[in-house]
Amino acid sequence: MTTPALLPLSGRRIPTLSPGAASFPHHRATLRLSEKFILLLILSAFITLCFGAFFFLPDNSKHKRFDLGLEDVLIPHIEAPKGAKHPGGQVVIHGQGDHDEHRHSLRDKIRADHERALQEAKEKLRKSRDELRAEIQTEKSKVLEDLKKEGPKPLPPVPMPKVVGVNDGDPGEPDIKEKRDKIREMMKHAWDSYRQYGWGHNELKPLAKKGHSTNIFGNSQMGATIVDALDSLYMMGLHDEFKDGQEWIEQNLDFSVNAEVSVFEVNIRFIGGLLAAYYLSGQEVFKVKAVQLAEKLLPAFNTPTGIPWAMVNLKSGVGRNWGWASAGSSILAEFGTLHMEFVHLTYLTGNPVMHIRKLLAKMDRPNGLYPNYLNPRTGRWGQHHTSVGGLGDSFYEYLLKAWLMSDKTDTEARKTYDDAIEAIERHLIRKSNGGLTFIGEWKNGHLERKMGHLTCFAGGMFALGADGSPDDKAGHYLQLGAEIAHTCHESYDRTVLKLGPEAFKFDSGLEAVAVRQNEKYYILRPEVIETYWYMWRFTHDPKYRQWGWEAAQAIDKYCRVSGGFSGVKDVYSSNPTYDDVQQSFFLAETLKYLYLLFSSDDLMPLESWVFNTEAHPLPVLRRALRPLQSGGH
Ligand code: DMJ
Repeated sequence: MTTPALLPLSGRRIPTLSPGAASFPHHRATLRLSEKFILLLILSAFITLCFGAFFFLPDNSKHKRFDLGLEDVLIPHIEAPKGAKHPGGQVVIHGQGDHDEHRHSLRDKIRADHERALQEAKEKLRKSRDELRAEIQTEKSKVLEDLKKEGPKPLPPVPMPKVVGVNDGDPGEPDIKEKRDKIREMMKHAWDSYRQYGWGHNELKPLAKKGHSTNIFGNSQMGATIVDALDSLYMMGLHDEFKDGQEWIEQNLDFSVNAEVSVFEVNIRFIGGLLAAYYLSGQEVFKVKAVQLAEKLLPAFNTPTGIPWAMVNLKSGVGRNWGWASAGSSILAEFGTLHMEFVHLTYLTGNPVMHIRKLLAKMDRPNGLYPNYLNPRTGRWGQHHTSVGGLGDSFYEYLLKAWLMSDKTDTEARKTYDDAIEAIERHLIRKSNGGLTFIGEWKNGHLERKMGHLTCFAGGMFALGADGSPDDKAGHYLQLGAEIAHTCHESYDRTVLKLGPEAFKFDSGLEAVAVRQNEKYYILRPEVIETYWYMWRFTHDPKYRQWGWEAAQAIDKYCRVSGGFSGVKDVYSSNPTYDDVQQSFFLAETLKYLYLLFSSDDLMPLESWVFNTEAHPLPVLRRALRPLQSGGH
């Protein structure tokens, strides 16, 4: 036999076909049959090899886009070419010479990668399943060992911002404390269920009792729920659970995975979650992991404008946009929701990382509004659709919070926020016939009288931005926040389950109710409760605690199952079906805001902490801490 390499392919039957067996004197016919069998085996092995090799090839679908003339924006930002450093940071715009050079070296790299992959495939196919398994195990342990040996990359020593009010928050009154304990118990149920059935997966399927992952994290298993939940666990005093999560992160969280992830989601959940866990606990590992991950996201910024791609492959660094986005655009709420986390990364590492706001400031805006879509290649707006809900929301939120986080020194951010909100009030905010204030959506010159659950966060944002608003309009913005909170509460109160629908209308006699079946679901979202909490902090009106408690009870009654908490498909049905997903933001945001609502104000005081859009608290960077930085970022 000249094909020992193919032996494992035929598995356990092969030993009877050893060379010795083939030279047995008796039965020529049997021998011929064996020969035929061997030939057949070789042939089938060869076909399997080719077929297998095909799957081992690196995904070149994105690279093919070179042929469409988009090479300048598809070159992974692995190393910046000499002299091409963007004045504001690491975002690089290539010249034509650099394009060609990059194009050729990238092609060579792809070719070499393909050859290497083919070779690896061939070698892999020679091995038995057990051998492969053992090999994978050895490789895994080696990587871990190396990581341990290398130790974390040393980061420059920077003064730790003053961390205040991260524990306790005992509300004093026994009935409020009881409610807070109930929220803590719900957190424990959500965490324990994930721990038991979905550990290491991104999310949990609480009915199927197994792990769950969505396309925002590619096909990875990066433990999104663990990272997202850490700071909530810490604040709630669930320290054993926190330790458990920390241990998993230390041992398993690895970002060199071949997964195409959403830059926005990874930033707000992972980088935000890791940074918050670092500031709360002081454990270096979280800071190191946050910085490692940010490095993996940087290739997404390699576009002619510096506006990042929506998605990036963590391993190859190749980026692209969502197929559904208008004219190949990046999304306002996605590229506009990186600032807070990256300012902190800048602070911790000393490397400036991005400049997006500058580009936006130069652009014309229809009616002073920011459209949701912006093409990262041309720097032009896509479809003129403006929303304070999905696709736009956290862009506005981060302008305000950038100002707060900078100890109110980033006045450019504050001014941009004020101007944007003024335009939003003029064109998007209306009162319904029944007297409910709502925020509609602007689509090509027409106001759609529909508001999303996501938009409800704006009540809290208006209240948070009241102090410092121009022309002494603080009272006005606090009032606006209260009106939005009221409208969103109505959207809950007008359902059977007392849980809010995904979107609700103010049209043709409808007041804060969903019409279409695909707008009637509730997926454990936090925005309404988030607004209750901010309104509570600024007014101490007990109705906000009352409304928060109504929501908590409804969640416990209709979304709780033995394997965790699930979203429901129709909040107007007394017998709803489950969507079987326990979203990671349920632990990061919904339960955290509820817990804070029933805590005293000295837990996470808003003078010292700014919550990112996934409810991960980041400390205010006091002026005194930034001697080398001037004014805004
Ligand atoms: C969260 O991931 C964040 O709040 C984000 O800004 C928008 N939506 C979800 C929760 O609804």
